[in-house]
Amino acid sequence: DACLKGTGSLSENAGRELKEGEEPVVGSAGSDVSLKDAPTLAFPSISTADFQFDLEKASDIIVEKVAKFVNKLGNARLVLVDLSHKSKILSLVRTKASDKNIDSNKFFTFVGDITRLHSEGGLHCNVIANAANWRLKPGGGGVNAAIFSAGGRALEVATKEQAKSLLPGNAVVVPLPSTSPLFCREGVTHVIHVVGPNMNPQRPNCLNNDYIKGCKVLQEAYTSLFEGFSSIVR
Ligand code: AR6
Repeated sequence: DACLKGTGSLSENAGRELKEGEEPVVGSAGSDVSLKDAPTLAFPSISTADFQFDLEKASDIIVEKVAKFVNKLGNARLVLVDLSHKSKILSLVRTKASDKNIDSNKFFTFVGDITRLHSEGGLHCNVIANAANWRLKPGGGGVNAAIFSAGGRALEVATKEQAKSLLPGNAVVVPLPSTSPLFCREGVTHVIHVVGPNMNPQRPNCLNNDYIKGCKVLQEAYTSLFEGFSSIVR
């Protein structure tokens, strides 16, 4: 695709969060080509902003699910993304992932807008996940609004072809038409919508602080997400 040419010069490490003592890897011609071309899923922390899910519990679940899937995905990578270097969820997950000795080439955190990872962060992710609402509708704020806005009409249409709605704990894989700006500008070929558990009384299906149910639904959400990604990679 013409729109994807000429992108090789960006450093991959612009938004990457380094572990304490870790040195930044300077992009040099040839050395990191295989890593850069590895299938990569960028995902936001599901349910922890608008849906108000507890960050400690969510970070345990993210690390547990990443540990379970990361070695089943061949050379594919998983990247947890958030907007700010001050992100609490990124720092919790980094600490817990390093305690579990998860391979930092296969799983790392990254600071940036998930809709601009390649154009602004120099990180190529062929798949991005969305923290969606059950109606799979654009807007509403957060990462959902950003992804539907960046994906354009093409993403809306492609989403409707796959599903009309989604229950909490489920994910749906949406192949992105090449007419979508996310495809052309960022090299994203699939968006995976995920609906997580909701702890916010102002939003539908609130679990009223029931973290037994909530943790189960969040675990199911990440399982569906990573299984969806692995179905693309295979
Ligand atoms: N890039 C990367 N990360 C982001 C971005 C972005 N552009 N925007 C937000 N985040 P949230 P939820 C992070 O609220 O809690 C919507 O209205 C954010 O900092 O988007 O699952 C939907 O329609 C946080 O770490 O999702 C649903 O109704 C993470 O993404 C509801 O919100 C998730 O925050 C879903 O709420």
